[in-house]
Amino acid sequence: MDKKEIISDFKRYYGHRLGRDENCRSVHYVYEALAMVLSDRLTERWKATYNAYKKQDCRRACYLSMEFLIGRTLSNAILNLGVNDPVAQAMYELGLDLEELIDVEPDAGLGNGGLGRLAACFIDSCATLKLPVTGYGLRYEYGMFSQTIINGEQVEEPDHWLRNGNVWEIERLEYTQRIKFGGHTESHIDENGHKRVCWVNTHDILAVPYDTPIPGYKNDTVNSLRLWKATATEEFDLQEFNAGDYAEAVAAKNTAENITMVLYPNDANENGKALRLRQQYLLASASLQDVLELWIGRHGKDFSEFAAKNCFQLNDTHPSIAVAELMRLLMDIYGLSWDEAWAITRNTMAYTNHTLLPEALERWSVSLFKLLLPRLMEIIFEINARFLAEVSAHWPGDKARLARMSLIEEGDEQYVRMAYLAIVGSYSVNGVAELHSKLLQQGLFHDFYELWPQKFNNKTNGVTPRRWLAGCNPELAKLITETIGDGWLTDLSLLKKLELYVDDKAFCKRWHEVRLCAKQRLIDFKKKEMDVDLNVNALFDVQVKRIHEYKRQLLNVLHVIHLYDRIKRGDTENWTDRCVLIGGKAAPGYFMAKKIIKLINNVGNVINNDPDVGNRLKLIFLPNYRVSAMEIICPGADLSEQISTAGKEASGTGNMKFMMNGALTIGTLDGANIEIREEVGDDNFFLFGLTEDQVEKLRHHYDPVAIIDQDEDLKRVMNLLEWGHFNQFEPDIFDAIIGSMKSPHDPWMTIADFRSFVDAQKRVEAAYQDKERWTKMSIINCANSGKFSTDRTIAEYNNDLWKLTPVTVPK
Ligand code: KVW
Repeated sequence: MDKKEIISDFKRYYGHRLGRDENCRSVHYVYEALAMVLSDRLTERWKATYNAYKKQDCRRACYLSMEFLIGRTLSNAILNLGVNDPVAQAMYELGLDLEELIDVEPDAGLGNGGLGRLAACFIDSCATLKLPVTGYGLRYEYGMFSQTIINGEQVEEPDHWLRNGNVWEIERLEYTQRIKFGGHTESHIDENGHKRVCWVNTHDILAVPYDTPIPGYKNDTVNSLRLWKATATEEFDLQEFNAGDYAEAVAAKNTAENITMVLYPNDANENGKALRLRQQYLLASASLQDVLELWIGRHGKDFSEFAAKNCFQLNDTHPSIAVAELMRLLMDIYGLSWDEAWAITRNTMAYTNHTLLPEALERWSVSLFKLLLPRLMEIIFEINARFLAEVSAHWPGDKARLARMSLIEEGDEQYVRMAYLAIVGSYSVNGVAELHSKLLQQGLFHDFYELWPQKFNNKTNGVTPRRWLAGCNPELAKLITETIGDGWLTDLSLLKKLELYVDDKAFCKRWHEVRLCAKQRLIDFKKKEMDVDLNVNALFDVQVKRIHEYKRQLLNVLHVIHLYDRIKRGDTENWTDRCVLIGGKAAPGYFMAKKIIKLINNVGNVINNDPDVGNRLKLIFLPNYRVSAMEIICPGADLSEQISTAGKEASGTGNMKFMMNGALTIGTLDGANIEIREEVGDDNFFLFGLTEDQVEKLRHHYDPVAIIDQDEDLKRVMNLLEWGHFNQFEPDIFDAIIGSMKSPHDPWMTIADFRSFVDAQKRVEAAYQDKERWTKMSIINCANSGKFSTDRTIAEYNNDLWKLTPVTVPK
């Protein structure tokens, strides 16, 4: 694929396919034409990959996820196809600005945060490792809402990301699946004397797949991401139409298409809406039917080898209804017995848990379940009955344990516990960082761990170094490659070699310059977007992630107010200029999270406009945090804030992106922070705060008011807040926030960690003032980030759970 070919293809697409010429003012079509050029290259390899898998009839894995937070595709396609130079030259020759084209692509924001982005990083690594893995998800018409800030408050706008079409996907009507909802079940005895169940009188909808190519890094493998869109069945329209109800028919079409209309914007918060259950079932049913259809095309109705050739990784409990759906399909459609179907299910499903927070654990009301999915409810009851018999046999007479472990939570209303369904129906249960997996075994899932210890394991998260280092930080990538070669792109542990250069003056100087240049890019981005000017020499202190009380953006704000208070009282000897950047979206229904955004903006307003403060301190809220914003933010950060209450952040993945780009971390002993610190060493990590068990012990006698009383600095900070210094004309708006921090029942214990956090921030300042030391620490952080590549994570999933053989795609 050389420059000449790119230019001629580009011209053909732009002029003929898109019918544009030099009179067209919209850069969008230029982007589209270039995207088509790359898409062609992907398609060739895509077919070759498919054929290679088919020929080998290899074992495959499916990654089932309600979210794939892909972000942009063009720059990633250029990188993974290894065609950056010819594409850049071609665009140069045509007088086009490649950066500008890359920038017009909207993010595919089909996820909330870490969990969705993890799925996107995983499929990148699967393709790079040449593993036959298909991603299955939903093609939401509207992705994660876009956030604007008006008068300091979050305003949500719908994200119609498909408005201008999507060049990367292809519609596959031929693989459409039918999905049932509602109706009831009937049973009869078949000719062989077996009980058979029919699910009848259902309201069906269709699931149409849209496939997106997922290229590996320079290896000719292109895997598939298959996303389902809901549409109405034709005969359903017709029935209504014949009944003379034309309007009803059109309305019914809407009900069907609504299912994949919008991504639920709740990160780690369960909501119980019927539409969400419909989405989950659509994903599970369409994906399983798709896999079974492929199987039957090859093997007929002989399922004896099915479990040897297939497995399904469930991304949290969201797709866990797949356990019951696979049972239904195998028994009701293909006539297997319960035991045969159960053996297959239990040998193919694997479940990843992402959180311990009780408010995030999915439960569906039994009455809703019965109404929407009556056959699945029956199957779940049967799974539960058989499971509880097993528990009884293991612990005879232990009634309390039966109640604890039942898939059905009893009470005024009954609920299905989806996590338990996932555990019982699968061969593996994993957490996403060492601490998290340990807490699952000792706490949340302890009963299950006692019953089946061998099912439990850990798979520490990662991020793909292609997007999160090579793609987003090309200058740093270039310096690294010039120093240690380019092997790191597919073996990130090689970054360790950078440690040999920490005393090399010339190298350190270049490292520092490259980092300054990335900071400048972040400054330019902010200037364009928000018209604020930041000082490149200030310490860039960054916290970007969903807004949640457990992530403790409030602790960050308390520290900023403390710094402001020090400036105001003249305590500025040896000052380190600091620019605090906070960004993230609040779930639209999460009252406290929205208040936190307002507080950050109000405090920023006071500080940024106070002439006494000047350049010493800035607090900026970064609006509309998303994947493409992180690609500019993480290379430009000096300090990465990972300050959740210990035990609450299952892993975190932003922490890894920052580290990989040479930022230092200030953090608690939580999630993957613990492993980051192990890798970089205590001296290269700013640790603070209570440990997980200290948090749990303190709960019984936590007294934040007493802590405030004994800490002069904290008392002054709280006084500023309580006296309305940041809400002079908006009385009382922060009362709920202040009240929550001062409550002895505050689950997040923000006040408890204040002093330790302030002390750690002082150590940060001392380190930052010594430029050489800071640069050294920055290099060491990057050099030790090898563990946090999803290539390592996926290799572990594969070696321990999936057991797939890599397939090399012939040229
Ligand atoms: C519902 C989540 C979307 C909808 C989690 S835990 C639960 C959810 C629930 C998302 N997301 C996050 O998963 C990340 C990937 O494993 C972790 O890094 C992060 O700690 C966790 O909060």
